[in-house]
Amino acid sequence: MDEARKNAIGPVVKRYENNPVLTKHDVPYPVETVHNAGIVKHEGRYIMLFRSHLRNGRSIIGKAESEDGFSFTAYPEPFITPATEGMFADYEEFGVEDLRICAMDGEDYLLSYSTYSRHGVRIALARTADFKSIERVAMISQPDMRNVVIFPEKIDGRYVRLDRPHSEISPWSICISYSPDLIHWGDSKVIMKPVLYHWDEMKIGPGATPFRTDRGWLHIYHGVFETMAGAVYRLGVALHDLDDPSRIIGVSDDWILQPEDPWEITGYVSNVVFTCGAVPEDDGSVKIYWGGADSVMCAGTARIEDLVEMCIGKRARPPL
Ligand code: BMA
Repeated sequence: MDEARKNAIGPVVKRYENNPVLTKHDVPYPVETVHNAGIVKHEGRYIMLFRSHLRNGRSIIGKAESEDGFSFTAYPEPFITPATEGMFADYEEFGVEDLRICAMDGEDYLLSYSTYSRHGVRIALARTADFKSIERVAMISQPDMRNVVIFPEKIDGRYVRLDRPHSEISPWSICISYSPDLIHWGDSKVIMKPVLYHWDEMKIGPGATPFRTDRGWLHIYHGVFETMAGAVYRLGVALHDLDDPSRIIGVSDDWILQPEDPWEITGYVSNVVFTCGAVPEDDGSVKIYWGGADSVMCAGTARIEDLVEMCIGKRARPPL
């Protein structure tokens, strides 16, 4: 996007004027936070699956619903609490976090979320047809892995996901993996890394479920910069090739959102905007949802074309 256009449109993500859209005070059971929600439009209504800290410091997932994507009502009971029996109980012992929803073409909704336990953090996959009940399918990563987003269409007959393993040598980079059956994942490769002395230099991770545009898959990710006052979490955008999403067409140099509102700057973890979901609309806009300071849920809108423009013609990430 050129400078003139950038100045003309102002902030690329316009915050909803009545943020935050959901707080702990809207939840009818005792929780300390409401944040990092996956979101999707189901039968014309927005379904939000949000994370909450309990007073023991562990997390569960709640459900809220909205007609317009901004006014949400939380359900009286939590939606996912740690499994109490079987293999999932072992891995969900310390809580469930940061769920993403994938509206898989022609199938159930897929829910990928982080599970914490004495074995580390892993990713569980569950499915639901109606957001009334879920069926846990499989643990789909080893430790240590957070932040898995699944593309909403199969590509060349395989499911595709972005994931985020961590290693000392290649800290917190984004990988792509494939699966024939949603259970066995592999053929993984690193496709995007943090950039030195850039707003996302410390770590990057998959954010919202990618969505299709004319020019490519748009992926809103998070990036972290370490300051003397602690880490700052911001959001950026990357555009992936439609036929081969391992090929990144471009990554915006600028972030699209940073902590600015008081409830993004101060909270359970200060200076955080963190997304797990966005809903593209038929009018060319996208509603973006983010947790503010790991405490509240916020919403904003952007024009999809503007986000795509920010990626086109931008530098490829440094050689892997
Ligand atoms: C990450 C995750 C997110 C959280 C962020 C900021 O490592 O734990 O759930 O929003 O840190 O605290």
